[in-house]
Amino acid sequence: MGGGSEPGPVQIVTVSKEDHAFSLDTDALERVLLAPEVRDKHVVVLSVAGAFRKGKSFILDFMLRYLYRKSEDNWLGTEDEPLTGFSWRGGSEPETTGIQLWNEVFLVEKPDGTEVAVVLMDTQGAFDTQSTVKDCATIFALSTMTSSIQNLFDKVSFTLLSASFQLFTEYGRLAMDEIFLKPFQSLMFLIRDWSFPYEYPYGFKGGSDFLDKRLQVKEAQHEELQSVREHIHSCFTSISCFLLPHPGLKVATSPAFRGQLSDVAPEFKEGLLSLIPKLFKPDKLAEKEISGNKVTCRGLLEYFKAYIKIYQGEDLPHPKSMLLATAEANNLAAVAAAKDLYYRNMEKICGGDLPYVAPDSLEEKHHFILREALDLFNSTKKMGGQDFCNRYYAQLEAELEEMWQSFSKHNESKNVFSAFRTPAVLFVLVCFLYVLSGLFLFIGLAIVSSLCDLVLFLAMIAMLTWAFIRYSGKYRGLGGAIDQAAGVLLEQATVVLNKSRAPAAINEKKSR
Ligand SMILES: Nc1nc2c(ncn2[C@@H]2O[C@H](COP(=O)(O)OP(=O)(O)OP(=O)(O)O)[C@@H](O)[C@H]2O)c(=O)[nH]1
Ligand SMILES: [Mg+2]
Repeated sequence: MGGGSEPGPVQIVTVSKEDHAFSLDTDALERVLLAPEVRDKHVVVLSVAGAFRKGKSFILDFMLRYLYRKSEDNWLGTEDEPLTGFSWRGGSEPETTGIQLWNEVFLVEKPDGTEVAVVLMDTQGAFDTQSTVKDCATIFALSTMTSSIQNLFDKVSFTLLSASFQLFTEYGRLAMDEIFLKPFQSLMFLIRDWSFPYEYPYGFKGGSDFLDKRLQVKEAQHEELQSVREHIHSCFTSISCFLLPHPGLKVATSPAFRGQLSDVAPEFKEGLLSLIPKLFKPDKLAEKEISGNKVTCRGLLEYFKAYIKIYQGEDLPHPKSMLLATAEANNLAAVAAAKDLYYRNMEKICGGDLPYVAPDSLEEKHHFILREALDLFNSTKKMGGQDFCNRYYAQLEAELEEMWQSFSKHNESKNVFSAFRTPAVLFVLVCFLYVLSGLFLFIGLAIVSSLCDLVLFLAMIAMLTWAFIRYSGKYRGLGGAIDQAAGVLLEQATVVLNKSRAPAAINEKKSR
């Protein structure tokens, strides 16, 4: 499990009361999704959406209980335990605003042994008095586009959601031109306070019969209703329905109710015991897929960023802009994954405290890992066509080059010799000048000798200054200049030395 320090809900999308603008808290989202143990895992996002004041946060808190205590027999809790988690309460005023995530991501092992990351999402209730239709549609669309299991907690109010579904289908149709898949995974209608168990019994079976009946397209229906029903089928890979009994009058009406099970109707508890474990059955957990790719937590971050952008405008977005945002996000996700692969592998070779690596060998490894990272990008399925992807390929190349430069510089700085190059050069210079000055004095050239002394004095000052700068970390520009001067001096000296040695070597060869 990852995420922040204290388990709790985090607000990731906020809706401003004044201008109804949406904003994403990227930092908060990163803290949840980029936690090291989850960021590369495929993600399952379970969201609950629907009308306000219906008990969405309430049921999510039972789901949380299950995820925390599923190994215990009595995961539903004790009789007098208050229900905590996402904030819920009675009353007629809306409680949840925008979109919230639970900051702990749950790792669940699938039957094939892979671990998936389960994220829970709570959303603002629709149709309250303060929100506009656009607010509701946006929250619904954002949660549907970023989740893999969307729970609609409501009576089946198809008509009200028709605008969103129409948008989704159009988007789905455009996306399907590129990839033949339905755009979203699982949609579940959670029907609360079901009062006709004698017609359709509680649970999934009754729910599925009821849904079949409701989703039937009949001749006599209004055209719009017909098309919504068809849309739902073309958008989601799986559609199911659960009929939940009434939780009892204390739950529905008592202001003193804190979630204690003693006040919850037994049928409702049975309903929860049958619903929740099935919802989280490892083989049933639908991982989030976009354009045929399973999305990781890291990828999901990119999708959030892209999707919030298209919902910041005045109107509901156009299907084309949704498609473009998706294409952009899946390219960015591929870039992020490739960069991470490069960074992690290079870090293993020359990162942090690891010792200095010979530059040649480091460069060889860099080329190998670079190839791997670029291949990863190329092999990821992406939308938007080749030209579009090429742009991101170029961006990736540039960013990897930058990372390489910084790795290589960091490696260089670990070389003990390069760290002491400047004082060594200055020290040799001082010794050389000292001998030279003595020599000149000896042969009577006192002026040249004093000149040598002067330069010697300057070199010593430079050495002391350098040491002070290194120690204090101040005046780093001056330190850089001294380093540079020493570098030039060393270079010149090497050139001169090489030149004087080269003729000797040639002479040697000739004499053989
Ligand atoms: N009738 C009925 N009431 C419920 C049910 N589940 C929870 N409640 C009650 O509904 C009230 C609202 O619960 P919340 O979980 O805050 O509802 P919500 O849908 O999250 O509300 P918003 O966040 O405002 O959209 C609480 O008093 C719960 O006790 C249910 O299945 N049926
Ligand atoms: Mg709520």
